[in-house]
Amino acid sequence: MSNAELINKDPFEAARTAADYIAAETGVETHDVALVLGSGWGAAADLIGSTTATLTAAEVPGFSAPAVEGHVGTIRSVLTTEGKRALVLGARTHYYEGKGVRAVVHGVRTAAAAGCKTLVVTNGCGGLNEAWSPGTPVLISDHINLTATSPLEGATFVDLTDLYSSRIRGLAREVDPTLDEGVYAQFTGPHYETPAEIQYAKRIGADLVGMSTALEAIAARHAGMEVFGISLVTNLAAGISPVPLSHQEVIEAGEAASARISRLLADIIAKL
Ligand code: 8IG
Repeated sequence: MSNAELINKDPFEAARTAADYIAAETGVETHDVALVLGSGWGAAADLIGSTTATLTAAEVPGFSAPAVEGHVGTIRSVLTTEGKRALVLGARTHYYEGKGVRAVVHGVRTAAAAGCKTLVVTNGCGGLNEAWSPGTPVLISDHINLTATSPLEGATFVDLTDLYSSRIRGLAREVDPTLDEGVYAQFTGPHYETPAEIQYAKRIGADLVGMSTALEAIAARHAGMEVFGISLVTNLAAGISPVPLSHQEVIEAGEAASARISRLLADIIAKL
């Protein structure tokens, strides 16, 4: 069965199949925390502990290789310094790939089926606050889902109050009291916003704009996970900055901030 067929037959059964595959291949029956690595966050996994198994995404049922330069294509099992088992998902499916919402949240559902009680989700994004120069990490306090879709189907009513755990945000601020927080708006992409759309986002309360995270966080909450989100502002959003956006800029800002944000993320995970 193809990935699409597997996920579309029954997304939860597909997640169970993937989780069973991961348990068998990594030798780790249950993972505790899942970490989704977005643009700029690729190096973070190396600091949280020792990698005990590395799978290529394409070999795991329902997963596919990343579509974007700067994204990692592996799924790793990491033993943290505190003795926790982290499942590091370096292969995110974005909504703009056109594979559907079920494919977008397959990684999160797989992590839940693998036993993860916490989801740490990271991304690279545009910032609406001029004080956030490229390379600034910002805690996600809430989101605005502008994709006009949901990973949930049918009469599945899920409370999203405190979706981005204030408890874990507090732990993050113990690690770095200078961390700001903001509301993340998920656009569908793959184009960046127009300056007018950024003004619209600002007026409805967004501080950060990107193409991921919100749909994954909803699926995670539905699966009963505690969610922590952190963004790396890799560029000022369109019209906020005097210069046009480029994917190259995004990658460079990520590389420049890599060591600091990797340390930060590892220290936060150590406190979970
Ligand atoms: I990295 O400015 C990154 N991803 N939508 N807008 C949107 N996504 C992004 C941006 C941005 N920067």
